[in-house]
Amino acid sequence: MRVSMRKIIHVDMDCFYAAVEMRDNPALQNIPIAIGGSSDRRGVISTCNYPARKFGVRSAMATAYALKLCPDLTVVKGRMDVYANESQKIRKIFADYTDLIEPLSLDEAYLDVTDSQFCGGSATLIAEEIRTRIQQELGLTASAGVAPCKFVAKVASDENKPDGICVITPAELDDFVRRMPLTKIPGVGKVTMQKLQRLGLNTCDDVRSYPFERIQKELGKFGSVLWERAHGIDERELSVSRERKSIGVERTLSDDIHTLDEVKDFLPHLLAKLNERIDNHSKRIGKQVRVRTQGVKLKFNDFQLTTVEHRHSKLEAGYFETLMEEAFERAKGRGIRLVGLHIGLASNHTSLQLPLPFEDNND
Ligand code: TTP
Ligand code: MG
Repeated sequence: MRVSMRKIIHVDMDCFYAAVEMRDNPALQNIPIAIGGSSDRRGVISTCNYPARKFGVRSAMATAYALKLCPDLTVVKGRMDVYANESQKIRKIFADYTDLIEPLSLDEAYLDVTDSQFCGGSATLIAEEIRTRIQQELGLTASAGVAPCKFVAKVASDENKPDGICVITPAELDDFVRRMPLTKIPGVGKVTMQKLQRLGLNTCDDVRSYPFERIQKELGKFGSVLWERAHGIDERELSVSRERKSIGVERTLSDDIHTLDEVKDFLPHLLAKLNERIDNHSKRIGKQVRVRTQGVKLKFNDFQLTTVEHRHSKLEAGYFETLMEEAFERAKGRGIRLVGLHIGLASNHTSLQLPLPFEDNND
């Protein structure tokens, strides 16, 4: 039961390398382009933009062939260092929402936001906020899938590409999976699909009504996996490096506030919540956390976000107030719609201070 209650987001950038090139060179924006090696050196296409896809150009295609399909195709040499750098920035945005991140490649990652309290705990709102921030901060678009398990989130992120989101709630899961073509299931490649088609199997629904033993006999171990997926089951946890880097809490306000005093009024409550989360984390890792930085966050009513974070290893309520004063100066008359506190964690094993003043546990 716990497993089906998970909230997984899969984020996948749209035509990633090509999007970076179009952003950095407006002359490439409305013409078909591909990233790849040149045709005279038997190069292949890494990816291409959506105008090029209309001509049938695809990843892993020989550049020479792509040019036959689309003679006007502009082939751009890739800049891996730039893509890797953008990827880092994207992961930093993810890390503002959860520590449970499993990157699959430079442009793709799973996020487990089951226990995230951002955006009121709504995975859909978190996914939308991440997409908005990627667009605003990096000038790139991403698509997202939200679902109770990994493979459905991954399939969903492809549903409304580019620049789209698809949410599959637990109630919608069964129906979505039932109609899913088997080609969409990660792990089902060309050869497996041919085999499945020979057995008359095209959709998850077909697999459901096929004898389990026969699927297993035909496909071996993958047969069991396919059987589970066809029933909407995917219990894989995210594969993440477990070390947590920060702990944060925030509160979205129902009405904008406008004064520093009003902002400060939220601190005791937020701090109590932060303490609670720190305690929980300490229990989970079996030792007290060590604080490296203290930080605050404000979101203004034009959705601009500001953070102030300084190295400060003694966790103090008064220090959050000082940081808040610094952040508040940037409001410049704008209303405030979100207030947050966070700490950065040191990555060693000694224990430290806590608890704090401002005890208030009536959350
Ligand atoms: P993808 O996410 O598969 O493709 P994409 O982001 O270009 O397009 P989409 O909008 O469909 O998600 O891969 C991400 C990046 O990985 C892509 O920009 C280039 C690189 N890549 C290769 O170098 N070779 C390949 O065969 C594929 C599939 C991707
Ligand atoms: Mg992509």
